[in-house]
Amino acid sequence: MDDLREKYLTLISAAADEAALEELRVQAVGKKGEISLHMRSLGKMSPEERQVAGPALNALKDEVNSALNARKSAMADAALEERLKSEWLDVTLPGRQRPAGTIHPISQVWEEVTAIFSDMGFSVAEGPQIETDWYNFDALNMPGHHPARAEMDTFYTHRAEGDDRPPHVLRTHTSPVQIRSMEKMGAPMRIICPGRVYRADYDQTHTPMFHQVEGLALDTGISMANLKWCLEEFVKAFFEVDDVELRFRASHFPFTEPSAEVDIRCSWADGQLKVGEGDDWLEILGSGMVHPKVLAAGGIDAAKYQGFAFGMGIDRIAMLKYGIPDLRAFFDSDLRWLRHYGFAALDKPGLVSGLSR
Ligand code: 2NL
Repeated sequence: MDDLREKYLTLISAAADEAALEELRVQAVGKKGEISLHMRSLGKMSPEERQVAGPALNALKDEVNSALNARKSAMADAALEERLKSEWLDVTLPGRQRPAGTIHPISQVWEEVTAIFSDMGFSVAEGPQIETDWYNFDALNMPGHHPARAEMDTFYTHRAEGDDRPPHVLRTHTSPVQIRSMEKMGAPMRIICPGRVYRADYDQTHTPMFHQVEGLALDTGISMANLKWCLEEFVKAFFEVDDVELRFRASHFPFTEPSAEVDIRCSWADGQLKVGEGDDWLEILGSGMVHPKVLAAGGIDAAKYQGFAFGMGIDRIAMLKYGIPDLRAFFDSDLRWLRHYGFAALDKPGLVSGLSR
């Protein structure tokens, strides 16, 4: 009996895995196992022999069973230990760097607007942000005494003492680019001028630097009808709607005659703008037929050519399209803010080369 005990305890402690343990269990205490066979032979013993062998065999069976169980749970512990070791996580390692840069909503809208007008045959013109007062004002039918000139909150540069020439200005609109383009390209032409403009104003709906896109189409026989079609196509494409109603309200700009402000039909439900439906009107831009004096200032023969022009705030239409409530957020914002409005991180590694990897 001691031999049997010695044999199985040794085999159990040497078993390599659970399968080997199971084999040993069958071999020792299974129905036809060695210990079970011994137990069956108890019946053939004398009562005296049985009284000694019976309890001894039972004790042996119990001992083998508990050795099997102990070995089994030791194996499970070891396996768990092994797994914990292999799945160990070093929480002190630096995080994996992911691209943090995003396309700014204003840049995105700038590109969207450019793409839409490109499809209609407009090319893009750019020009200086520091302008002469001629290009920014006089050429646009805003002579020195013009009230609109005073209302523009213009930033002026300083001249040296004794230099009496008029100071340069930070352009208050992108219109000077259009005057420069008329001089350079002449008619016919179709351009849009997106760019930064500057006015000394700061509140929830004004920042001292903002973005404007103006458009200009010059040709023989251009009319307000061409303007209307063009703007309708733009609004449908930009706000991604199949149809939209435009409302032209008579207005006044020094550089256009007649002039019209353009509203689009919309609804505001729960602060959510829907374009093309509802009973509200939303002002999105100013427009008109180019004033003959402005054509002349750009060197265009006003007797032969007409043109329409329009101007709108990129920041403003970005706020409308993406539901951004405060203009100042554009210039005082972080990545969480950008992500909140759905501007995803760039996936082009080349564009984030400024970040450490
Ligand atoms: C507005 C209104 C407008 C223009 C801009 C323009 C430029 C030239 C000649 C004639 Cl060179 N017009 N630009 C015309 C009408 C309106 O902007 O509310 N902008 C945010």
